[in-house]
Amino acid sequence: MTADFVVVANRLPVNKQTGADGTVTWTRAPGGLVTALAPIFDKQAGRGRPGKFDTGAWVGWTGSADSDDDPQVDGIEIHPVHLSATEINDYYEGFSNSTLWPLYHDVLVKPEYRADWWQVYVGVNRRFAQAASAAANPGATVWVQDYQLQLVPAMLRELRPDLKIGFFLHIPFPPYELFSQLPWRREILEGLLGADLLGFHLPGGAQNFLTLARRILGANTSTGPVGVRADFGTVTLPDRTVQVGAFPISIDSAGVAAQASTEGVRQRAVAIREELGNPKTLLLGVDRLDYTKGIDVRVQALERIFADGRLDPADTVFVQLASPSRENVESYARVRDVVERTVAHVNGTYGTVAAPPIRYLLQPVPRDELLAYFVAADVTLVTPLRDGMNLVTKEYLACRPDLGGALVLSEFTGAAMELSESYLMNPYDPVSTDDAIVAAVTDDDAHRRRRMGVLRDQVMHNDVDQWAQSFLATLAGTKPGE
Ligand code: ADQ
Repeated sequence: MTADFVVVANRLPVNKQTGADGTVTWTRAPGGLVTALAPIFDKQAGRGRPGKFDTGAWVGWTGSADSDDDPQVDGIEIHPVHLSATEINDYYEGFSNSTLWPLYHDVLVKPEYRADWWQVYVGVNRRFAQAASAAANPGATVWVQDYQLQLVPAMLRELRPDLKIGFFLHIPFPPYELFSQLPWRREILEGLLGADLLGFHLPGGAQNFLTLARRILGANTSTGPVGVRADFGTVTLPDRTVQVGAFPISIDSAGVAAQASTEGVRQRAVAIREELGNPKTLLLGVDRLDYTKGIDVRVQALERIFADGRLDPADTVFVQLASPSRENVESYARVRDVVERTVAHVNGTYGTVAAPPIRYLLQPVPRDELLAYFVAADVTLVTPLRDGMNLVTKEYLACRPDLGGALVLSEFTGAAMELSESYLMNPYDPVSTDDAIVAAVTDDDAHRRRRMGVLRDQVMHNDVDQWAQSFLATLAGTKPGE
């Protein structure tokens, strides 16, 4: 089977469940990307919009090393790419998450540059490109996603010059001074330039790419002189142009708001506060346990705030919902250690046995439960040291039609650009961090509600469907062979 529209992403939008008797069933994973693209896969809903297609397929990895997995779910044609245990180690945990992830997140931990990982990254990207090529109808549109697959656009163009190829990066794109560390910087840039349209969350990421293309590829490429020109959102190659732009991602705002307003979720929100002893102030953090997310920053801030007597630990509860992530990567084990030691220290110092001020969960939380926490929280703390966008922020705002609550938001998230009415803070500055948290808790209600009103409008008026449609409309406007 082949399709008019093909998404290529590291992971397939499926979850595997193995029953007690060993039978395997697959369900559609409730992820942001699949929600965003669902209307495009759904022929009826997609009809009449820019970027409408008759058939859709998804190319990706199943998430395990089992090579006989053959996932099937309703509504999406699935093309699995199988990875061996070595490939998972070298391509995924290695080059993607121990080289590119830290390099693109301001070198918060030292990236490891290993030629053996790079070779496997190249090989796996080639297999994704081959799978995409096999899945695509003549003249199809292929949308490649994220840092794990940056070589796919050029590899795919070589196999299938008839395709229209888009690429979107979900994490920050670093400036020249950082990106240039990468021994394979030229290859990555050339890989990306196989696309017709390159999308970043923010104009700054797009600008960084244009600067890099000019400075690193301006003179020539590994295949010979090309005279790359890069300005005004376009890279001009000898035979065609590549558009480069900012497309800030969002969430299914109306869907999240509707789910959060159901009776079950609202009642659960009340019950959560009761279970926590009806504290005067309920603070919330929701993240993958990742060193970029600044979970340590907020826990350390609370420790200072309690020590300084600015908030009372007897009537404040902070709930941190963390989901385990990339547990085989050493830097993740390190940040987990720091967070867990600080949580224990704060609870040991400022709590009672019956009422510790910090409640910490290291488990993914079901969706309804997560939204109930958003409904219950007085303040949500989003304090990353670096984050491409941060969807937790937008989910929280969508859950609060009551305009209750307040948002503390790091300036180093993509979301900060659109959400400047939040309590912005610099996670590298303890004074700024503590002040933002205390102000978000203690400001008067009218002030907090006014700010929440502006923030929530932003999210409700800019949803993920618009994100996908604007990317695909821009891609459709790029002329083939231009
Ligand atoms: P992530 O780094 O994964 O995404 P984010 O955008 O915040 O970060 O999305 C996380 C998602 O996981 C949210 O939908 C959130 O609700 C959910 N989640 C987090 N912790 C959870 C828990 N404990 N239980 C259940 N669910 C939990 C990357 C980039 C981001 C960018 C997105 C989309 O790093 O910057 O916003 O892609 O482009």
